[in-house]
Amino acid sequence: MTRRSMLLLLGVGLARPNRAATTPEEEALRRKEKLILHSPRPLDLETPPEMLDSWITPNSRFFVRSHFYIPQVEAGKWELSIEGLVQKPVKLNLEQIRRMPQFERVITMECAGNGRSYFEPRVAGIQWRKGAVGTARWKGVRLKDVLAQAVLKPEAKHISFDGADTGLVTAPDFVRSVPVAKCLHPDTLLATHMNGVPLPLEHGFPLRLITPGWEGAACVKWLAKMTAAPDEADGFFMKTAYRYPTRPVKPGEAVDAKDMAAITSLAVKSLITRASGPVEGVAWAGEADITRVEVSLDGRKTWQEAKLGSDKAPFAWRRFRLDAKPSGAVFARATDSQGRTQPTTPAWNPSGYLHNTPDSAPRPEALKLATALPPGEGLSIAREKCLPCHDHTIIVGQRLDPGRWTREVEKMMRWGSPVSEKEKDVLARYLAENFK
Ligand code: HEC
Ligand SMILES: Nc1nc2c(c(=O)[nH]1)N[C@H]1C(S)=C(S)[C@@H](COP(=O)(O)O)O[C@H]1N2
Ligand SMILES: [Mo]
Repeated sequence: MTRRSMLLLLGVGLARPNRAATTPEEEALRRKEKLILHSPRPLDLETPPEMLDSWITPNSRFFVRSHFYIPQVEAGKWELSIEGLVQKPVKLNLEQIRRMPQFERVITMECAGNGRSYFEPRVAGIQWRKGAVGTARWKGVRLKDVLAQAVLKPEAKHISFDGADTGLVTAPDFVRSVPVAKCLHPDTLLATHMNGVPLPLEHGFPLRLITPGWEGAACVKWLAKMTAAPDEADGFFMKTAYRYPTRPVKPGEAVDAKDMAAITSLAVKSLITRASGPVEGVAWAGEADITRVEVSLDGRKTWQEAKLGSDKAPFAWRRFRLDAKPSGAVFARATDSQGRTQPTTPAWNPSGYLHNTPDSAPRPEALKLATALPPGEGLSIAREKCLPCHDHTIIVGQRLDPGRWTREVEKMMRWGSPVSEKEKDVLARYLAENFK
């Protein structure tokens, strides 16, 4: 197994582009303004909240979340296939999709991991601050119109969506499923355009799923295959990742798989984008509507109602504003049409999803990213067995206790890092000493 991993890993190393070639990630970075870089490849970029100062987030500012490398899709050869529990399996090309009725919707998308870096104890994963969220004008076809061509069988209860990206070495493929009821919602789209232009490669060219109001992971990019099935999809990205406890959990507590369920709709949240006066921000609530945003200028003793912006759409955030000249900390909290309001303490959970609490400015200090792996006994192992798939950036952003570092190294071993048992201990100790 280790030998096989080593050979496969060598393959990844060789497939790495030489200096002359540009990767899709490098091209994507050129299209972006200066965002927070969590990882250059796989590409993970976050928008600093002060750049989220418009109702529509320009593509150059929109956050990027990718588990694996960006696949290069040739538009002319690309096909979407619809199979599984359907009466007529279909394949559609881009031209056929362009000829179908087109719809445009303004929809906010947020990564379930947004805010992860504020959880205590810290958990592994991209250490997002507050800006893994954005709002775009998505254009494309209704998913239900596409499904109507294939005719779902009555036993079909979930559709699984697979993009053209693949897991690296032995890492699992990114496949997500969505219940049929959500797939048939008239605002659930297969989008070809984002803010008036064809989807940029990093955002899923040529076609992506948009599940309005749901966490970003349900918006599968580079869509290539849909499979109708009786159950939720199997696989790491449905059965292990993106699950949330169904019962209250104490910070740091382990949670049984049977007490976890797939995340669907987003929570009610607010984000301050300007605190110097006037106070401005955005607030969203997944499938619900924002009804109120309040701002506190006295450390949450009293709250004043902010004015909501006139731009609105069913699954899009609302801007808010309070004409005031704050002299100290500013807080914002949102309430939605389901009567939900932001909780005062964030609900810790094992993978650090759906972080939520009234937003504050200035924010608690976010993690500083180290610039390199420091010297130490584990450095040569890390160089040889960790850096072929991604650089140090994704590693040095983590702050984990020794147990969590060991589990992280074990995860990477399952994903194809050929670390031996002895090296595992050395490496986990090295990482835990430097990144705690
Ligand atoms: C076979 C390729 C591969 C190797 C080798 C590898 N990683 Fe990773 N690692 C990945 C991928 C892909 C991701 C991004 C996963 C995601 O975004 O969900 C990742 C993510 C991470 C993260 C971010 C947290 C997480 O779990 O997503 C850390 C930390 C990490 N790797 C550490 C390491 C360490 C330490 C090693 C060496 C023991 C290593 N990796 C070796 C593929 C690899
Ligand atoms: N095929 C594929 N689709 C994907 C992902 C991915 O890694 N591969 N990441 C998901 C996650 S976790 C999020 S939050 C959104 C991010 O979309 P964006 O990069 O356009 O902002 O895409 C989702 N779709
Ligand atoms: Mo996400």
